[in-house]
Amino acid sequence: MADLTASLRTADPVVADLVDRELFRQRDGLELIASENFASRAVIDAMGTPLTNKYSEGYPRKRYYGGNEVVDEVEQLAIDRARELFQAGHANVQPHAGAQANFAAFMAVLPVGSPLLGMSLAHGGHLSHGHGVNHSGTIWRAFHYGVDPDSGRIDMDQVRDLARKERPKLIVCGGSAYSRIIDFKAFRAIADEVEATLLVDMAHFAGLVAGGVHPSPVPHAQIVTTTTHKTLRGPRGGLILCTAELGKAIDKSVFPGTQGGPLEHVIAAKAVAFAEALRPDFKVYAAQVVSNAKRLASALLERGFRIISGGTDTHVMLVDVRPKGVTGKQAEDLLGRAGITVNRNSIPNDPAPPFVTSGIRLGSPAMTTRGMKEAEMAFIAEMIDRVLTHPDDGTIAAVRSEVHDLTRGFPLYESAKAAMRRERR
Ligand code: DSN
Repeated sequence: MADLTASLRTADPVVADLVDRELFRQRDGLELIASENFASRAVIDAMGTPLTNKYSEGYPRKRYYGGNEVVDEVEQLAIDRARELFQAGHANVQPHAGAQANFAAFMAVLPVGSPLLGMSLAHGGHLSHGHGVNHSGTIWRAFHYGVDPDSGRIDMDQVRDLARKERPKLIVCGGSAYSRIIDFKAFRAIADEVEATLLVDMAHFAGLVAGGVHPSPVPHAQIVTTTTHKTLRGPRGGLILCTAELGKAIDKSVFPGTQGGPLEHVIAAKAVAFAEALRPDFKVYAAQVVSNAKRLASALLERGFRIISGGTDTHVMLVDVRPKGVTGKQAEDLLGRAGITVNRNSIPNDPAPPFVTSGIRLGSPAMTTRGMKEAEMAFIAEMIDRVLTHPDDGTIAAVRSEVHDLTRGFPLYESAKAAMRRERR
């Protein structure tokens, strides 16, 4: 970063150079990966602090090492802010990531070997919701629901039928490539009918909930898990919210159940991010994320792409690229050469294998953080269309140069003045 500590440059110029190159890559490209964002400088600063030096197994005022009086205050602050932000009965801020949050939460309420119902990864769910290659799919007996082939929306009849037949002890909703608002109330009614616990994984849309532009799952689910780095725009990490009654079981499951020493430097950064999300300007950001995603989706539809479910209610969309005669992998590679970063993604009932796929997943959180609005979204759709319709070297080079010009107008981790000075050099 502009003032990347002099000590790193002196002590390890190789790592310093790699950090510079990654910063340049982030600055000079269009980041459309729906699960990525740009944390504030304050969040990044909080992570690079001596809090990393401290062992603090346990919880505030109940630690297994001495010297935790300051760290206790850091972690309690993060807990209090998370609870305030999401109006939750209990918060555990220690999970290292979303998959760890899910695993600890499952272990807290789901006896080994018992049935679990989640959304199929192939229809937009998540690996950690009982997929066969994840331990969640071998420790528990997982069943999966998907989306209706016509509407592209979760098939609630299938959820209800599977729940009645398999009697899961835990029902999970939320995923990584589903663009519509989930009916949490309907999920809770099904969970209650079969005496299951409801867990909502809001990793993707947590920032939209925090910003008040998406319904909150907290009043409906006994447990809500999330990452803190996607739409929520904090440090890379996880968080579990739950009812006050489940708090003890969740805490025990995180530590000592599944994790060791918490990353208190990251927890400090989570506290910073929660405070940022509590500010009124975060509401403006969250609303713009959704408006931008809607504009990007409509501009792609106008250009002949197919969007699963016909659009988006959130920050993410799943785009079928077959109308342009390319696979998801080809689209990812071609767009990458033009400086547009996306990920290939299976679409529901995809005939192509997961490494190839027929789709790409796009999201608006990162570009919205850089200050882009609807007009830029329409331009991005046009550039995507040009690259995929005419995937020749000339078109890719022309779009690469347009991406460079566009990103220059939206400085990242530097002031507009500093960006101009850098450009002139
Ligand atoms: N890797 C995350 C995503 O991209 O959605 C989910 O784990």
